[in-house]
Amino acid sequence: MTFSISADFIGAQNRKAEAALAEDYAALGRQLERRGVDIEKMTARAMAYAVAVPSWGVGTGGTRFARFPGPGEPRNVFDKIDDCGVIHQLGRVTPTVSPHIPWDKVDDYSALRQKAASHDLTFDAVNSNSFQDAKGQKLSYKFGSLTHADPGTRAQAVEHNLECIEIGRKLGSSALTVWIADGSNFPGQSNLNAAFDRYMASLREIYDALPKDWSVFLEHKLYEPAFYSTVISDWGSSFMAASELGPKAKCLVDLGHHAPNTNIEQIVARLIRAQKLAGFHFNDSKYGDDDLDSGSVDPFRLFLVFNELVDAELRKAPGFNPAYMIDQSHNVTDPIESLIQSANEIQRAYVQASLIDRAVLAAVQAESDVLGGHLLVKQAFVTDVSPVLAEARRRKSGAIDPIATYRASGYRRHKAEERPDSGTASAGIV
Ligand code: LRH
Ligand code: MN
Ligand code: MN
Repeated sequence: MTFSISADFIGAQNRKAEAALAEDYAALGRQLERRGVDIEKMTARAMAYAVAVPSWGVGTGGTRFARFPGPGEPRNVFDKIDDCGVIHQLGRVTPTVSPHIPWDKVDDYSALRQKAASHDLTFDAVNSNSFQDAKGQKLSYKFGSLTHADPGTRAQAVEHNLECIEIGRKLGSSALTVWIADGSNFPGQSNLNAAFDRYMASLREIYDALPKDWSVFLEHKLYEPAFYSTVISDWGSSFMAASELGPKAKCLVDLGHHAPNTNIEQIVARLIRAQKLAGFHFNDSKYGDDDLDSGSVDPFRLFLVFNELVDAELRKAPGFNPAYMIDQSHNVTDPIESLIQSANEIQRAYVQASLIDRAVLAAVQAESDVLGGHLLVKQAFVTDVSPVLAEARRRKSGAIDPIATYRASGYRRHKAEERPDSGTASAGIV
């Protein structure tokens, strides 16, 4: 028997925090009522919101310099699912897991699906990986994958993506996320147009193999590991590719994949308008693709992205159905704590953006009341909706204070004993 956190334990922890939460919830409810906002509606929205955790996020990440694994790391994808189960059990906002192949390759996918179901989890978009050479792989991706100059290497990368679709079908997923590291490090290394043409030909084969109800999410990234050019560098290239491919292809926005100071919320608005917003890889960044915890550095930016998303949701923008996923690297924290906290911050941004009265905002914008519009948005951002998030968790049998409950449970200590060989295992990116 392996250790798990019991419902009774969560209940006992919650009892200690219930009275304070009731007080804070009532006080916030009165404040919101004065502003014409029904707190119950906000709590219902918080309860309905969900974001996927990345299977690779529960292992300690690292940089190209070093990786410092913590105790009780997941040794395989089954362990990873146990950790994802705890994140959802306490936080109640992450009912899905986004897998990465071949990191999560197993012999028996129905066993994996059952394991997930035992934690009330299902699978979100499957991520393919042609940015590393898999063990025993015939041809190397050193100089590219789906856009490699060699047709054999391209075919191998296409084949890998088809295999990911097959695995995804077995896991009950309905989307494939494709991010390629292809690009160049030197001017003159690659023909920029020919590389894009090769991308289109490879993607066409993948697109044509998609099951009827599937989508393919194209993920752009400005730089890294290619440092002069990347083939799908920005939302323009991604949008061009998705448009040419057809309605099943959409553009995935990883918040860390843009130049510093890029107005990401405006990109989101444009993709919504074009019905091409696939969804997100949420994270935060200071300098580049830092993969820091969502909302830890610039929560206002996250909020402004959700301002666009909630606007689209409430006006029922055609084709609007984004997949919300986290993509982070937890290098110096307990990954379970980071993911609980990050999902909470994402849900917070969603609720904060939901506070804005869209009709009032439209009216002040129509009057060119510049500061009036800004104050409405800012008022929502500075509202502390923590009691709403805690109450949403409590009502879904989660933990009022999920990180404190996790620490008190001793889960990590138990896993350190149960997974003695975990320090050496690679849990994804190293
Ligand atoms: C690339 C990326 C992409 C990968 C993940 C591990 O930087 O964001 O989504 O699949 O990291
Ligand atoms: Mn990503
Ligand atoms: Mn990234």
